[in-house]
Amino acid sequence: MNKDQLLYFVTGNEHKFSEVSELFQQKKINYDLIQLDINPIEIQADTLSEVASFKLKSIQNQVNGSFFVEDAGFFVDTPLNGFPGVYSSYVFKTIGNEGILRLIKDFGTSKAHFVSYFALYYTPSKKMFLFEGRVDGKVSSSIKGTQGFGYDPIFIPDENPAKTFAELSKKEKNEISHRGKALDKLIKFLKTH
Ligand code: ITT
Repeated sequence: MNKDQLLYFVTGNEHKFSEVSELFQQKKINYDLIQLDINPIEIQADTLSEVASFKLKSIQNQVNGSFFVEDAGFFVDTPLNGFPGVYSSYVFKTIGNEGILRLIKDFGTSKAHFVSYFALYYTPSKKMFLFEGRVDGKVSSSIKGTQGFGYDPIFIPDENPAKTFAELSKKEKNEISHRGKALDKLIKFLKTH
């Protein structure tokens, strides 16, 4: 692998970019990661992998070099049967964490997970590759913590059941998160291709 190759992460979300760059630095990967805030097309589909793949293809002609996008979602399995899932962004903007807590307040237990899909367009092989990560846990009974973003203050991961994602440092979240796990796979790919 050549040193100082450029790799673009197309996202408008600064928090995502900062989590991803932290992991890139930690794993000592020989790429310069650059944030590109252009607007890919986000389709409404049933799965995040379809959304991520379409997002990638919609901007393929606009980026000169290898690049990736990510699509993530928050799924409340019990009692909301996976809602908000592919609607995570819209639901966060409309009812937010308070709204989710209100929806589930009469249920004693909850189960939830995050999923992340990275879609990479890799110029040496001119192909697209997908990497998935998932973290399981539950919904907190109240909003806790100030770090992270989105649904982090109401998600308690099974791997660290005393804290919400928003009470963890970026490094601690990356070690167990959906994004951290998917990114590990992407980084392994880059190191071996
Ligand atoms: P892009 O520009 O990369 O598309 P986005 O903010 O639109 O950024 P997504 O569509 O992938 O991101 O994510 C949908 C929503 O899910 C996002 O707006 C957050 O509210 C939530 N979300 C995603 N990852 C999260 C995480 O790690 N922690 C908490 N909430 C998260």
